[in-house]
Order: sequence, then structure tokens, then C-alpha cells
Amino acid sequence: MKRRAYIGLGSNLGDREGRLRAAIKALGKIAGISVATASATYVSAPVGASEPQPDYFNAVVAIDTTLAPRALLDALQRIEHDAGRARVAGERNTARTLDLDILLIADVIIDEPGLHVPHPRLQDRAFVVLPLLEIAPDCVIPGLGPLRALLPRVAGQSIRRAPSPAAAAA
Ligand code: GSY
Repeated sequence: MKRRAYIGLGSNLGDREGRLRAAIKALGKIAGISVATASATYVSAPVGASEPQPDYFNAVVAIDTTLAPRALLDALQRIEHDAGRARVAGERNTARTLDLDILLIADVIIDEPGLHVPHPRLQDRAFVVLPLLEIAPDCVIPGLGPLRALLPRVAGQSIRRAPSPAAAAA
């Protein structure tokens, strides 16, 4: 069964825009995933960082996938690993070469160790809500309702849209 899913991408180390482009390309090469649309790139200050870090580049892509949610998560973690992302147990809000998060998988709700869908902090982050709204304006978040209705929650967060689309030259 093929399902529409949305993946959040972020990078705040190294060639941030290049890393997003490479990650979208890598996603499209995985058997069982096809990339449907990519948002623009959005730039914002790190949320929750305890020490100075570079700004994040973020984007959201829509994919169609036949992978089971756990297999999708494994695939995303392999791409992160290949981009040099080191996961250190217990470390939160550290700078990272690449972060790939499952935001939504159709109308699926999952609450298991290490796998929470929809993404539990989706509604609090302008760097997720804005790019998602750009590519899926009529999206309804299971358990939360229409994505559009979340806009006021993140309206106070400072974020700008970069000129080139995340998938440019991918
Ligand atoms: O949640 C993913 C990593 N991350 C981000 C991010 O992607 N963008 C911004 N602006 N801040 C962030 N803080 C963390 S952690």
C-alpha cells in the first residue's frame, strides 16, 4: 500500500543547503520511496539551543512510500548517518549536519518507543508548519485538525524563506 508522508529536513552544520539537496536526492533513491514535492528552504535560529549555533536551514518534502513506518524511520536514519550525523545518547538540541523527521504518514497515529507520528512537536515549530503549509495547504493533522489552524501558534517565530527551492539542482 502506498501512502503520502511528509518528512522534515534540517541542517545547521557545514554546507546546509547542499545537505538538504543531497538528502532529498538520497530519499528518492530508496526503493519504496518517491519524492513528490519539496518546499522552499526556510532559515531560522536554532530552537532550544543552550549555546551559540549557526542558523538552521529547514524544508519539508512530500513522499509516496510503500515502506512500513519503522522501515521508513530506519531509512531516514541511514541517510542522516551517511551525512555524518552522530547520535549521542541523551544529547538534545545540539548542532547537526542533518536531521530527518517523519512528520506525518497519511492519517496514521503511532506512539511507540522512538517512533511518534504525527511528530509530537510539529505544531510548535514555524520551521515545520510553514514549509508544510506551502506544499500541503489543506493538510489535516490526525489528532490536531487542519494545519492552517496552527499558523497563529507559530506566527511570532522569526523565520525567512531562502530564495531557492530545497530541491533545486537535486
Ligand atoms: O528538530 C530538528 C532540529 N532542530 C532545529 C531545526 O531543525 N530548526 C530550528 N530552527 N531549530 C532547531 N532546533 C533543533 S534541535
